[in-house]
Amino acid sequence: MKLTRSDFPQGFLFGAATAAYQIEGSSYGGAGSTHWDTFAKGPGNVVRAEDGAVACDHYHRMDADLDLLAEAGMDAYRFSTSWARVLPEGRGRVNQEGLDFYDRLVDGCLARGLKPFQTLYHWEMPSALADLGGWTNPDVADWMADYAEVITKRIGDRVHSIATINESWCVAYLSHFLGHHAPGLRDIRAAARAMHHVNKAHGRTMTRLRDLGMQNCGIVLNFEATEAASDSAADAHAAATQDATHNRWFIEAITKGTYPAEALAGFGPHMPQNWQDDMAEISQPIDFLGVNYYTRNLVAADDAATWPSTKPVIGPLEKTQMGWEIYPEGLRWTLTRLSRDYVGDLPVFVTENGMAWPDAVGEEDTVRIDFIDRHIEAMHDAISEGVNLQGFFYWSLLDNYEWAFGYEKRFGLIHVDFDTLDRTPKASYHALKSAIAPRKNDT
Ligand code: IFM
Repeated sequence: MKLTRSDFPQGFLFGAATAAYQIEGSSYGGAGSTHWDTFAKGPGNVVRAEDGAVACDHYHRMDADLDLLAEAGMDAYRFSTSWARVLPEGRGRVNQEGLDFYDRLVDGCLARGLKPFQTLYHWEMPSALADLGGWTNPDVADWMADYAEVITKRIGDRVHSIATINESWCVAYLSHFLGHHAPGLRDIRAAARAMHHVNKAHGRTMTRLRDLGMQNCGIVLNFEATEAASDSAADAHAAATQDATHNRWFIEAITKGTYPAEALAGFGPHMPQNWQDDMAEISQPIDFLGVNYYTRNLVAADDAATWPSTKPVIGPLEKTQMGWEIYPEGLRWTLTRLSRDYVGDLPVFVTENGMAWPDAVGEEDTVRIDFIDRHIEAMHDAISEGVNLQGFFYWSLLDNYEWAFGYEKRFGLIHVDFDTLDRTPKASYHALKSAIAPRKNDT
């Protein structure tokens, strides 16, 4: 790789990320059912109806997986804690085995010199709460804060940072408006409510974490480089609408206490009553922003469609196994825009960036190595332009459960054989390991 650790500021963190449902094995250790367990059983929702019951069996292989992170010379590990593993019914009864697991995970990180970056919600709503409407129910804010309190009382003394939610857009829009993720709704009223309640839950959870004395608390949002497919005014309007619903809705609520007019044009009539009253709690200060970035999206107007009357256009750039264009320039653009328009000097982490490829063991992995190389350069450029970027987490440590795509899409630095569950580091693991090896004067 062209750039190495010594090209980055002292203290810049390199790590890898995972999420509970995608790797742990939800059938182990007394975890409760979640909406992904049941969504996966619905016809046509997930490739081959695969679920996370076993996943990478990280629940039993945690120590070996942490060894792989440490052997790569990583500084930090980003993981999520599963709400239903801690509280199997989402509220009430605590699963001590679940708390013990996360306790061992955090201690295992610290023993290996890995800073634990925790995310509280990475997409698995406990089924008992999904029965009550999940993200469409305003009470979700208090349910989530209560869960945060239980897990924080056990591991909050040792985690390095806490993110409330991973990718609010996916939790709300992708899951309640586009129907691609659990709970699979395609309903503008449900979507508008989820779009607001996910922010409300973030705010309420921040309040609770502060009450518990926690610092280094923030949120992880996903951004795309949204571009109009042509120079036409109609396509420019379509791109502005998509930018508002995808890139601006959440960060604007959190940093300014407002929602973009272009998004309220569609969601406004379906919002919960008196949503304005929640904006002060939603926009309380955070300590860091996590940025997940993968690709750009070209957008065109679609007058025949209902609001937002947009359609995606397939771009000309090289694509990953997901069909996503490889566009590192969009990461630099995203980071500089966020710093300029929203977060100023607030510490920012790239909490996810990576790509899927149909890897087999022993391959050269050149596309992924080049992908990482170019995105690391983009981050370096953003730092040169003044962004307070403090770390980078590759998504993902392991090949894992890629939600509606099942186990087919391989994002890992480490290949997982889903029959034997054997782990084999890919060439990109070794390339990244060389790039982030300690600077000469660090040891
Ligand atoms: O696998 C997901 C992850 O759970 C959230 N961010 C995007 C990744 C790749 O699609």
